[in-house]
Order: sequence, then structure tokens, then C-alpha cells
Amino acid sequence: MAGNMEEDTIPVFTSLSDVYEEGPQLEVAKARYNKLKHKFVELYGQEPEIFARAPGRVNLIGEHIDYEGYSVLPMAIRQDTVVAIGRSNNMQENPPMLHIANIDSEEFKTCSFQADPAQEVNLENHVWANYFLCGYKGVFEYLAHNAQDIRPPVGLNAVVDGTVPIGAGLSSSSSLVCVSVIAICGAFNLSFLKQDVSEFSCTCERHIGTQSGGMDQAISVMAKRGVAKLIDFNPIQASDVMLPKGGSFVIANSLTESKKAVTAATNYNNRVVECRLAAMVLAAKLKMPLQEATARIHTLSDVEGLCVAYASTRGSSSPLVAVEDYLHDAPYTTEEIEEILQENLRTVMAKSPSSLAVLSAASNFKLFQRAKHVYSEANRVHLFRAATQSNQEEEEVLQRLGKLMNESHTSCSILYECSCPELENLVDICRRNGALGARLTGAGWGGCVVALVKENEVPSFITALKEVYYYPKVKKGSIKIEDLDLYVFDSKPSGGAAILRL
Ligand code: NG1
Ligand code: MG
Repeated sequence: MAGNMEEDTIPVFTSLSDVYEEGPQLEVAKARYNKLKHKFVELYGQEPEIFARAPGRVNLIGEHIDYEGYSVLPMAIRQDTVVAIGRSNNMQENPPMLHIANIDSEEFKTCSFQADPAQEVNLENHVWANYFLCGYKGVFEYLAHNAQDIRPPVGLNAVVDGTVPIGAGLSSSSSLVCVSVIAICGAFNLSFLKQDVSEFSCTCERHIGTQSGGMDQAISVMAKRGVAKLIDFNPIQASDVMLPKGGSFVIANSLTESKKAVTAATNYNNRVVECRLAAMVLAAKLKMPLQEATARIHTLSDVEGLCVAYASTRGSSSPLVAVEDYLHDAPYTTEEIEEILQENLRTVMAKSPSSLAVLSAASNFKLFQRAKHVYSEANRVHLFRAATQSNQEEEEVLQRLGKLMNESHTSCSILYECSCPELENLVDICRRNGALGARLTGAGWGGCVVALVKENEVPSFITALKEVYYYPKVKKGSIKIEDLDLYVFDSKPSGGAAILRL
């Protein structure tokens, strides 16, 4: 990694033009930040000390593998979450409080919490500002980990404005967690490395109850304008990926919201647990002592070493071979897995309440399918990266990328079962209207698709999508025609999170 400290810490800018492109985008940003400032003064009777912003992202390939330890390939989008923040000068307020307001105060009511990082996030009553609280806890957990603290507790006032579509697989949640972390750091004059912020923003978002992987926080913090990023984990690292100029990524919202925080036990966390079960069963089959398998194997990437050893008998070190050899197609029951591992699953997962919730909600587990998805998707990420680096004709590279995206979607849909009818329909429409490839992006079960389209065909492609997918909904009255550009748009890689002292 480049060891340039300046580049490695969260940047502090003094002008909006350092972040937003000159032209209409910059004008919109000026109006937006002004509005935030006015709202802040109106609510709190003081001016914000600083602003912070963190972008959403679109994942180009590598779905549901970050939490298994495998590299992913996202890019940041221009839509972001902005926070105006200041330490409270209201000395009367006792105990000190965190007040979190939103520009859209109808949809997102102001929330107040005590300025106490030890408080639990109340999962029973899920409020939007819980993501801010996650960030707040994260900063203090990181400080405590480094034997620092901020005493006495200080109240904070904040106003939030987000343009990342909610529940759309574009990571509105992580952009809110990351921007909260960075705003709080800015308000307390703390300067942290991007890598550390990526790491602890991921850990602290887990207070929401999802066992999230780290891709979203890493790209939001480490993104660079003009390039996508290959993100590696353990430790988190991001390297530039130059995309072919002749292609563009179009994002289209299926308009079904994926409520990940609410459906975790049957969707997202369920898959995390299924992967862990698959990894432990594979480890057992590959002759790892059972106690070691249940204690030490957490992800499918933990099993790779064993697969390499197995290669001597099988001629291939690909974990996909081990999956084919050792896991069966039919879903596993709890009893069968316990029989293989010689251990009660609730004991194995005893330390993780969200995993226990999964065990209570499910009675069988598709280990073969989930493992096959993860290992094959991890390969596709590397093939995608390699294609962007090859010296083939651009046309061929684009075809190759599109094909890999299509394969990724099929795997998500059939093996990982994280699609839904609306996403299937939209992917199909994209392909029929000239996309080189199209796939669901983000966690799935709703949200957006991303399509690779030839640059010069983008306008006609977007027009076609509007006609086929969106106008019928306008006619039915379920969406408004003036909102269509929020639902379908093309996207260039944007820059990462920053503090703004304006
Ligand atoms: P979404 O639901 O799109 O924000 C989630 C996870 C990622 C990753 C993807 C699937 C969080 C914060 N993000 O993204 O880490 O696992 O799903 O690839 O949980
Ligand atoms: Mg999210």
C-alpha cells in the first residue's frame, strides 16, 4: 500500500468544488449545504462546526462474499449522505444529548439519544437515526481500543440530508454510518486513517443486527473519483480498477424496498449462517478435527487451505471441487449438521444472538448452493478484474465483463436465492434492451440492478427502460413522472468520504 499519510487519512476540504463536479452538480450542492446550515441554525441556535459527506455505492461484481473474506469490486456513486454537525453549546442540557434531525423531517423524525456510547442500539424500535448511533458507538469503541476517551461527555447536534435511495442496495445505511463516524471525528478534531475508519465503521454497523461484511464502508471511505475499487479484506485494502471508457454502468431501481434490518434472520444473516455451516461441514469432511472445525472455522475462505491439501488426491485445489465432492444438493437439516459436527448448533453459535435468531427461524440449510455461489462468485471477481487489465480490444473486454455480470446474477438468483420477481423482470428488460450484462446489486431481495451499457447507447437504453418498466407505474399512479431520474440513471465512479470545513 502507498504509505502517504496525507492520502491515507480522511481528507478535509475547504470548498465544495473539491468534492462536487463544477457545473449543475456543484450548484445543487451549494443549495443543499446552505439549506443544511439554515436548518441547523433554526433548530439549534448555533452554526454547524463542520460538514461531512459519504457516498453510496454500486457493487459491480462480488455479491455476498465480503463477509466470507473474499474480494469485491464496487464503485462509489455521486449520491451521498451529508451531515452538518456541531458540539452543543447548551450547557443547561443535562445529561448531554445527541440530537439528530433530517432535512426530510416528515419521513425521518428527529431522534435524541443520551451522549452515552455505552447505550445499546434499540433493535425492537428501529429508528433511522440508529445508524448515527452505531457510528457514535463505533468512534468511542475505537478510541477505547486505543486507550483514549473523550471526557466529560459532550452533546452533539446534527442535521442529515441523504440522496442515496433507501433500501435500494446502494448502501444508504453504510453511507449514513460512515458519514456519522466522520462527522463525529471532525467535530472532536480526531484524524483517523481511512483503513481504520473502514474497519470500525463496518464493525459498528453490526450493532444494527446485520452481520455485514465490510464492502460498503470500505468503498464509501476509500473511493476515488474516476475508478472502481477492488476491495480485499483482512486487512482491508483497496486498489484502483480502471473501467473501459466505452462502457457505462446504469443503475435501475426495481422499486421494491429491501428492509434488511427487519428481515435479517430470514434473509441476510440467514445466508451468513448458512455459509458458516457449509464451511464447518466442509472442514469436517476435509478431516479437520471436529472441535477445531466448530471453534475456528467461520467463513468459507477459512477452508481454502484444507482444499489445497486435498488437491493432492483430487488434482484440483479449487474449493468448488470439494463442494461437489462433499456437500449434497438437498437441504441439510439441523440434525444432520449436528450429526456431522458432533455438536449442538446453538452451542456453536451461542455468542452470536443474531445467529441464534437464524437457527430459530430456519429448519433447513442449503449448504451446497450457498458455498457454490460464494466460491464461484469469488472467481468471477478476479476474472472481471483481469478483463479490465487485459490488452484485448475494448469491445471484447466489454462483452467479457457483461458476461461475468450475467453469470453473477444467475448465481445470486438460483444458488443464493437473493433475487425477487421485480429484479428478475428488470434484469430481463435490461438484457432485452441492449445491456451487455445486468445483475442485481447489493444484498438483493429488492433494490436495484446494475447494467453495463455501451457509452453511446446509454440515453436510448434509459429511455427504453423508462418506457417498459417505469411508465406503466406512472400510469397506475404508483410513482411520479418527475421522479424517474431518481430511479434510473447512469453512474461514473465518484470520490470517497470527506470532512468539509466551509
Ligand atoms: P446492502 O444491503 O446492499 O447495503 C449488504 C452488505 C454488504 C454485502 C452486500 C452483499 C451491509 C451494510 N452491507 O449490502 O456488506 O454483504 O449486502 O454483497 O450489511
Ligand atoms: Mg445497507
